[in-house]
Amino acid sequence: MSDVGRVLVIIPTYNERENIGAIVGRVRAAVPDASVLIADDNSPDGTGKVADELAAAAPDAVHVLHRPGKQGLGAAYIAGFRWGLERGYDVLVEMDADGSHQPEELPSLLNRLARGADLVIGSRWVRGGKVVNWPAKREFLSRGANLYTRLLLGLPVRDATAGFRAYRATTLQKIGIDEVMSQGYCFQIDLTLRTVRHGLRVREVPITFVDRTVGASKMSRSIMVEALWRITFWGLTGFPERLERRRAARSRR
Ligand SMILES: Nc1nc2c(ncn2[C@@H]2O[C@H](COP(=O)(O)OP(=O)(O)OP(=O)(O)O)[C@@H](O)[C@H]2O)c(=O)[nH]1
Ligand SMILES: [Mg+2]
Repeated sequence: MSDVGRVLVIIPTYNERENIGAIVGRVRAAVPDASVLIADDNSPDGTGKVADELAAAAPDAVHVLHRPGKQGLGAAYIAGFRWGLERGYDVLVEMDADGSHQPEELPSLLNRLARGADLVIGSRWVRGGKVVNWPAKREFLSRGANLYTRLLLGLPVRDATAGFRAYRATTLQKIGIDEVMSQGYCFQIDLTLRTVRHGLRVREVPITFVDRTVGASKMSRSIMVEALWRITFWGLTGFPERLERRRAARSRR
């Protein structure tokens, strides 16, 4: 595998007791040199305790960030990013705990980063990308959210809501994670938009996304409502800038 420096794989958890052990084992097998940080929001099912046991068994490789309560995916990732940046990691990876993102595909993301990118997204909606066992309703929602995002924000990305990603530390430092307000899944779009607006390179690699078999989804109406109003807001406030960019590009031709 190409060398990208020290890698931290951040796994946010809320009630993933039955998933966390297997996923951490698979990450360690797939990328033995990487460290893992489990960011748990005081899960009522005791995920935090299982995470502590995993960390005790591999203190150099597995770490746990205990947070006081459920504050959303975005907040968990921001805390995880800060933890990793403070400790000098070069690459910060986002990955779900439920097995939807396959750790065996991590080397593909890291290799793409090494070949020249500031953010690599594991994408369901580029050529070669797949979803397995996903209910039609979820696929419709994901494709719809991406279409709406592309229309309003003009992002050159097929899967802007994807949560399997590798960021260079320098990318997170440049885009300013302290100002991010997004709490739910629109956090992913928020950071993609910031990365693109900073002129940094976003690249997608195809992944096979597998629906969770164990545990419950945290997708909710409030997460969808937040995404809808934030995307609309970013689209409307960013519109003058997009027009200006297009005009500048036309006059260069
Ligand atoms: N720490 C923390 N983790 C969360 C929170 N919400 C979701 N997660 C985790 O984020 C990851 C993605 O959440 P999922 O429930 O799998 O969301 P999803 O993939 O859209 O839903 P499914 O397709 O049904 O699995 C999982 O590892 C969750 O445990 C939260 O508020 N705090
Ligand atoms: Mg999931």
